[in-house]
Amino acid sequence: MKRIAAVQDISCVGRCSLTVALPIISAMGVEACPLPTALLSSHTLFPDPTKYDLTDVLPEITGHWKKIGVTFDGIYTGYSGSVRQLDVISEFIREFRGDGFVFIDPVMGDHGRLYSGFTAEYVAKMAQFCGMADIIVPNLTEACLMLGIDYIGEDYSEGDLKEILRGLTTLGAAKAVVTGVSLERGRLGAAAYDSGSGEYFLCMGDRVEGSFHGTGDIFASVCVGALAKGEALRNAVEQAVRFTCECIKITAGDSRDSRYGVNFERVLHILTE
Ligand code: PXL
Repeated sequence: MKRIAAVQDISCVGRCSLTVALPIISAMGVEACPLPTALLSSHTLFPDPTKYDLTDVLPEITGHWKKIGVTFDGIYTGYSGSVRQLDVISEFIREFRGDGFVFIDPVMGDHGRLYSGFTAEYVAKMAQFCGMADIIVPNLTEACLMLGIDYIGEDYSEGDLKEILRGLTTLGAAKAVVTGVSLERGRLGAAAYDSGSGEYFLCMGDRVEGSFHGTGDIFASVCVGALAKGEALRNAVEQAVRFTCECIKITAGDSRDSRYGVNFERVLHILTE
């Protein structure tokens, strides 16, 4: 059985980061070991969450992992809180990557804006950190931030996307996937580029109007599970787009507070089939 490390926070309320990564990757038949970077009472779209930073605990955990000789087929990083923490995670990656893949979701913002608490210094550090990855999966906001270009909004061409993807691979990761892209009304998905093979593709699903928090983490988790199982990038992205769309569809009819995330539990069975 394949084993991956999932390096991100635990937000106790508001499905995102480890509370979606662990069940999704497990459902796909891949062992998921959490390396928790922080413990929050909720994610940061709720007001005033409590937060325990776990940066100084990480070397204790990974030091023990070294002693017991655990290895990983992949390392998946998501939301982090600080520049210093990215240095500690970089050290973990250097020590544990072996022959496995490194998958970085540079979680920092959405809808053209940084999440609360993130700075320009963090953006620059994340762009550098992405150089350690084999695959990066920013949304359009994060892609523009890391490339130092203005947010391109909603009105762009396929040529613009290809230019962004090419730019992203110059940060150092051979493969880049940009999420949350739309080239026609009613369709939303991801665009991907592999600088090694030159392969470029788009993968789209039906767009449902509304705001669906945590879907970037769901997309990334399915990609990681599929890649760990040896799927090609195109298959991994197709599976991730399909599953994310199903999560949105099953949630869209609810009268709900979107900050609680999507009802992925109700469609998790798709991944086990
Ligand atoms: O879904 C990304 C995410 C993860 N973790 C925390 C967050 C967010 C986005 O707001 O606040 C703590």
